[in-house]
Amino acid sequence: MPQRHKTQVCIIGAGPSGLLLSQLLAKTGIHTIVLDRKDRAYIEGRVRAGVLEQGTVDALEQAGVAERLHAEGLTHDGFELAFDGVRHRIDLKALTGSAVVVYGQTEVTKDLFDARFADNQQFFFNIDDVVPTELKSDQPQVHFTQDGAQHVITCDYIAGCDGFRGVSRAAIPNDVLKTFERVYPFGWLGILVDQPPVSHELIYANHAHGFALASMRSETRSRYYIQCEATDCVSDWSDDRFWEEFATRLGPDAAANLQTGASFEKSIAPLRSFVAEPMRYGNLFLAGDAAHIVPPTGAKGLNLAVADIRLLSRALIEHYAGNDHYIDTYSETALNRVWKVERFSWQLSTLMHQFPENSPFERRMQRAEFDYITESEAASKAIAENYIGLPLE
Ligand code: FAS
Ligand code: PHB
Repeated sequence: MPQRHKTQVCIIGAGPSGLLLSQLLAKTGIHTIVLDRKDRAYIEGRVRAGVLEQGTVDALEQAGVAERLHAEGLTHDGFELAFDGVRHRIDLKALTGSAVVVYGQTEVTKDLFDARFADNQQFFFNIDDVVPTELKSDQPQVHFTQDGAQHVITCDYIAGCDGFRGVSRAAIPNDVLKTFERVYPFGWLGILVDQPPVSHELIYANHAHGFALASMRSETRSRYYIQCEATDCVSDWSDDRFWEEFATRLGPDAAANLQTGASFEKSIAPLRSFVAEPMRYGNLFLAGDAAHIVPPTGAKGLNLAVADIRLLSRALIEHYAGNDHYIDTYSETALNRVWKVERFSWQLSTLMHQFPENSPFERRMQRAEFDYITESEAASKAIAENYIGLPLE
């Protein structure tokens, strides 16, 4: 016989989406159970996003987990685009009146876990065979096993926060689910190194050899990326090879300040644009990477997940207060913003990377767009208002 549990909202996934949702719902007394196939240490150990929109900062403040973010996060009023070593600063503050905060997803996840454990959140980690069922009933269930024992959770709603390779999206029938995808013909090789960043702001560089991004985690820890072949392995890239390529792609002006050293994290991420519609089926809601993926060029993945959770937490809180407007419109409202953020991430990826299929004409189009952005305040403002984050709705 399975062990039986009951809750108001069963959250599948303890990444940023699931953790933030459980924190925001808990603050209004809504009970949740959070499931993850991994454990806290593994989840916290994943190195991912680094740039937070103001909307994300606002959500973390509302959740009561922004103290360390305000103490350690780095506010950035701008960033640079570079083309074959020519640099142009996008002045976020002057163009939009806003800024972004550099604070790693790893730290956001740690802050959320600390808050959830302090609140005695019920977690089930290291689980298998997760199956959401009865999605159209008013008592959906989530079945799973843990250490060989069977469990079943009965709830009012299921939040599918289980990322791109989770099970929630797959629970939506094929004749209902529509997906849209573009897989890019390259990946990003990323490293972490305990050296001061090459510049005090981020630099996105397009070079004939490929894309490079100079980012950071603090004033003493840098996060750097270069475009690599989709088929590359980390073992193909020694630190020496990485540093040579990275300096070349940044250009001599920016690279003059580069301090190299031994990387202590090195990984390759594939790049894709992906959207699943709808983001609700019965009493199952999708949020974050379970519903969409963006190439990291626009620094949107984590921020888009947080935007979903701001909409979904409001919808559930209002529902329990007797107002079903937001729960009924969640999928449409979320997708309206998702597609606009997909567009920006696709546009910046198309501008900043070397595509094997590009002819000399396309490469001249890339340079012409870069020149237009540097000469037109309107073009720079369009980039800036997307980068700081579009309005929630
Ligand atoms: P997550 O994938 O973070 O979390 C999903 C959770 O669900 C995981 O903990 C997983 O263990 C769990 N899960 C999966 N299947 C399950 C199952 N069957 N049962 C139970 N639990 C299950 N975004 C940026 O903005 N900038 C970046 O530079 C950037 N770099 C990235 C690099 C990589 C390699 C990846 C994969 C993503 C990157 N992203 C980046 C995007 C990333 O930050 C995501 O947007 C963010 O993690 C989304 O959070 P979640 O929706 O919570 O999904
Ligand atoms: C990062 O710091 O990891 C980062 C920053 C900006 C991006 C992507 C990744 O666009």
